[in-house]
This record gives sequence, C-alpha cells and structure tokens, in this order.
Amino acid sequence: MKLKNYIGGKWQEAGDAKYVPVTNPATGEELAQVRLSTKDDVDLAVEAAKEAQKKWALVPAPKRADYLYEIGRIMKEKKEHLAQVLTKEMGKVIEEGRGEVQEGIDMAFYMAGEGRRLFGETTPSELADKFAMSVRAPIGVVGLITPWNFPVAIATWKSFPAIVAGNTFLWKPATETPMMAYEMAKVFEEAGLPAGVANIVFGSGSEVGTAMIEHPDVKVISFTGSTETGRSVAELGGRHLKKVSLEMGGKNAVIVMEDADLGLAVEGILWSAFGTAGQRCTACSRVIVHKDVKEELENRLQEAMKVLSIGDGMDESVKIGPVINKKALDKIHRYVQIGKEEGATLLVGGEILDKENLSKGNYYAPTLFTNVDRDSRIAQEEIFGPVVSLIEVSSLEEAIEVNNSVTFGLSSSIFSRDVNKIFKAQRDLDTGIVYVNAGTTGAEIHLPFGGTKGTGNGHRDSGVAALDVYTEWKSIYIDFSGKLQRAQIDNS
Ligand code: UN1
Repeated sequence: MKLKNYIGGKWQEAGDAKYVPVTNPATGEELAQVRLSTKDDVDLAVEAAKEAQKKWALVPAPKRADYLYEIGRIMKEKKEHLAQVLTKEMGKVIEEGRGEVQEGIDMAFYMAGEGRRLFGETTPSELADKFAMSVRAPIGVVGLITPWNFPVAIATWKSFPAIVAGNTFLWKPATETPMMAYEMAKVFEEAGLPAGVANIVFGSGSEVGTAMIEHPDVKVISFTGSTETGRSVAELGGRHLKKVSLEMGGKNAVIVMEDADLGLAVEGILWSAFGTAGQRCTACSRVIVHKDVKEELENRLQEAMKVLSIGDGMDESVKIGPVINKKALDKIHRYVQIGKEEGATLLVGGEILDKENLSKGNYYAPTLFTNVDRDSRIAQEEIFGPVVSLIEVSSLEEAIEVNNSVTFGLSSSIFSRDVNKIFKAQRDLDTGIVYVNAGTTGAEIHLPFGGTKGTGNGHRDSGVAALDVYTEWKSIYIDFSGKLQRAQIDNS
C-alpha cells in the first residue's frame, strides 16, 4: 500500500513522488510505503487549509465540536483496529496500543466539551458606560509535527484543540509511523469534517517540516520530538516570527525514600521505565534511592526484571516490545558502553537481543545500572530506551537536588509515606509533571502536558492550556456612553 497525502479532503495523486518503506519493528516486515513529499505538496496543503479556515472560523464552536464528538465516536468504534495498526507500525505492546488510542478518544470528547466553553473573561471597565471582555480568537492555519512514539495521542493533543478553536491544520507525522495518520484521515473523512480542515503531508522534517515552518501562511508550529530538532524548529520559527510550541526530551526520575512501600515502588519503576520499551518522553530513566533501602531495592528490581517477557507486541502475553529501528538500537547500546566506561555497575541486561524469534526485530534487554554518578552521561542524557540508572542519596533534599540537576524537566515521581516529604517534593521538584506513589508516566489528557527547562519553551499540550497555543487573545471594549472617554485620563 502506498500512503498518499490527504489534502483538501482528497487523496493526492502519486505523481513522480518518492516513497520509502514503513517496517514493523517487531518483525522487520514491510507494512506500507510512505510518500516523501516536497515543498510543492506543502504549498498545496497550506492553500487548501487557508481556504477552508475562512469558513471554519465562522462555524459556531459548539458545531465544530460536534465533529469532534463524531470523531471520538468513530475512534471508539474502531479502537481495536487502530490499536493493532499502532502496535504493528510502532511496536508498543497491544495493551498499550489500546491505551494510546483511548487517550485520543478521551481527547476528542474532552475538547468537544470546550466547544461550549472556550471561556474568555468579562471584566469591568474603568470608565462608565463601557463594557470590556476578552475572547479566544482562532489563529489560522497551524502546522503540527509529531513523533513516532505516540503516533495518535500526541496528534490528538494538538489537532483537536486546534479544530475546536476554529483553526485548520497541516500535519506532518513521523515517517516511521504514517499509518496512524492515514487511519486518522479516514476517521476525519467518515466524520464528515469539511474538506481542508485536516490535511496530512507525509515526509521528512528537513523537507516538509522546514517548508511548513517557512510558509508565511502557517502561523503556529506545534512540535514534539528531540531537543536537537526542537532547537532548529525554534530557530527557524523565530526568524519567521512564528508562534512555536515545543515538547522535547526528558530525563525523568523516580525517587524512592527510606519509608516507601518498596513493592509498589518496584512496580512503578518497571512500568514507567520499561513500558513502551522506555521510548516515552515521560519514561523513568533514573532511580534516586535513599541509601537505607538501596540494596533491597536493587535486589527486588533484579528479581522482578527476570520475568519481563520480551517480543512482538501483538502477543498479548508480551510486556516489552521492540524499539523503533536499528539506529535506536545502536544508540541505546552505545549508551550502555558509555555507562560501563564511566564506571557504573551493570546489574541486568545491557545487550541487543537477536536470538531465535527476536532476530528479525529491534529488541534491547531491559537494563539496570547501579552506583551511577549523578553527573555521568548516562545520568544526564536522554537515552530513549529501556535503560535505568540507580543513584544513591542520603536525604530528601539531596534527592530533589539530583532530580533537578539535569537539563530537562518533564516528569518526576516520589515514593514515600511521609506527608511532609511528599508536600516538600511536589513543591520543589522542577518538572512540569509530578507523581506521588506512582511512576513517571501516565499523564491524563485534561491536565497540561509539558515540562520546564530543556523540555519545552513554556507552552503545554493537552488540557485547557493547549487552547493557549491555538488561540489569540482578543480584548474588546464597547463604549456605550456616546461620548469620547479616554482611558487613564477621564476616569480620575
Ligand atoms: C510521550 O512520551 O511523549 O504520560 C507522551 C504518558 C502518556 C503520554 C506520553 N500519557 O506517558
């Protein structure tokens, strides 16, 4: 199957475009071929989106929301199919595939509700017989650039608020996971979303992404991906005075205090470190443990890691799937070598799994290092794979300091039964998301998603906060006094 662009409600003809294969990371099997679009394709899509936006902005928001309700309903009906496509092209285990599709469904219904809110403010004017209010106005055509690790959820975090607020969009999914975008185009079509509101252009970041950012009619760019790419998006976007919302890397930690429920902490660490094979921005990649329980935690983690089943995520009994491609596999393995060279103790894993049934996929053994120096590279840099580093500390204050010592600030977690420690931690952990007695993953769609420092640039995905990315505040003053009233002058 050749995946074509979806522009102005039509599937674009193939033309002489180049296509590249999309492969199943669990088996190496070719699933489809995806178009590598050019700047001309981007121009076509922006034109369609711009034309559609004029009408879309005038559709009452509750009516725009009706399309989202319908999109949510169709996604719910197709949930199992969508989850299977997701698992095949991305590799996460099927249970997580279902969870991710559910995240998209939740986002559809949640944002549809915003159609009847989209609250602004009314506020008194300082002058008599004058009315003042602020409203959220649509911005225009927005450009969405999404990663392969959450091929549908992240796209819904961005596109659904954009739609309900009266924008139209152009979406460039990752070339590794275009099939979810193709499936979503079919959902949009079935929901009867007017032509040109949703447009999908497949291709590389360097060609399609750049053309989107440089296009004068694309007013907002919302990007999720690596810090390196995010920096270039911001640089180029800045030059073109674009509003740029960035969601980038993480180096998230679970803190385990001496009074923690260790059994629960082990479960939280395993789920958030090795779920999705560690390929979440929110994944736990450091465990900061109090010295009094370090040895016990190490032992319990080693025990628990023995029974983790690894394989093709389509098999319901498998807990950990493959990583996305060979390049990722090599990067993870390189970091493990670095960890050893830095003097950390490798307790479990540390190898590429390529025997028997795993030989065709990209599998990495869940890996645990201990005695890791907090400043070492494996404790500071994002690995994006199933590798965890244990760092020993002697107090809560030190744990928080170690947590905050990285350049990222997405998610953090503390396991403790002491209410004073918990409240101090939630205040002092410098991350956009904090969990208490749970791992570092599991964000819900009605809260803001994003992070501090190198993780982002101050914007948030999902939650009501996402509306700030896709709307412009408009302040409106209505003077019904029938005379000239000068603010700051005539009210004294
Ligand atoms: C991501 O890793 O980029 O909180 C998104 C979570 C998911 C979303 C992760 N709900 O782990």
